[in-house]
Amino acid sequence: MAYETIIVENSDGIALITLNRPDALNALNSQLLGELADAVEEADRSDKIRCIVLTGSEKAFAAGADIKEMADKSFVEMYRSNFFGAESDRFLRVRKPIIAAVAGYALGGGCELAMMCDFIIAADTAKFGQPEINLGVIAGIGGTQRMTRFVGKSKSMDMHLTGRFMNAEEAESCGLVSRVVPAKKLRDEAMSAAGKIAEKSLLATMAVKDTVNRAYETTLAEGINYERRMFQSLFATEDQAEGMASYIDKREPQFRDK
Ligand code: CO8
Repeated sequence: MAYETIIVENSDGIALITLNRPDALNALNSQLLGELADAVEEADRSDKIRCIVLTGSEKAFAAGADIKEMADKSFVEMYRSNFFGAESDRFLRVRKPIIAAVAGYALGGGCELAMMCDFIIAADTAKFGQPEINLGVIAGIGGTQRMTRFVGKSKSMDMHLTGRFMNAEEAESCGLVSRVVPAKKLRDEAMSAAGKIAEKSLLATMAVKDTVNRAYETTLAEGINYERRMFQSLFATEDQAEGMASYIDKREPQFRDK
């Protein structure tokens, strides 16, 4: 499919999606979010893709929702179009793992998009923020909810109320990102992490995504019960037999996603 605001490169089981609106610091507009939803759904359907990496430029992962697109909209327009709502829901329905590789600004909707991925690898240049408060609005695609769950109420309130930016070191120390790497190595590190994931059984990586995400939707007891059932159900797969046999035989597993 031909896209204008993103670039999709498929290799070795990985779909690398690069946000590509350089003149607007990858600000998220309707076209970009629509194309992104199309691209991740295509990767999710593809038999060849086992992991997705989402990245931006050196200067910006994404500097927020496109303020110029939103500025003149009325409540009725926002409500009737469910602005960004449908595209976000489509992104969140993807069942394969998605890694966000963030360099530079991840602000507003850009920070929210990174948090919608399964984990974030940050360059040492990354800056996260929810500065919507400076525009007289608040986060609108999950920022108040996800950031609060990830970093706790106090820091989330601080970020949303003051609109300040958080650097990569702070983001790692509070659990917003999984690791920080030198900016020049960001893409390689993210692709290497994706490569490791792509080597596993897709059935198991999808089960991990599903089950970890359950932790944010249910009680601890229900979540543990869900995990137990998922664990048990993987014993219906050939990949479980292969994975355990390969350990005992001291060889690399050959997973077939069966
Ligand atoms: N929207 C539109 N254009 C943008 C955005 C944006 N969010 N961010 C940057 N740009 C544009 C600039 O307007 C500029 O374009 P031009 O040259 O035509 O004026 C170009 O990108 C380069 O930007 P700057 O010259 O400003 O670059 P600087 O390096 O000086 O500054 C900053 C970088 C600090 C990132 C600065 O651009 C900035 O503050 N951007 C806005 C950040 C922001 O407020 N983000 C939050 C937006 S609101 C939001 O995300 C709501 C999400 C929820 C939506 C939910 C819908 C349901």
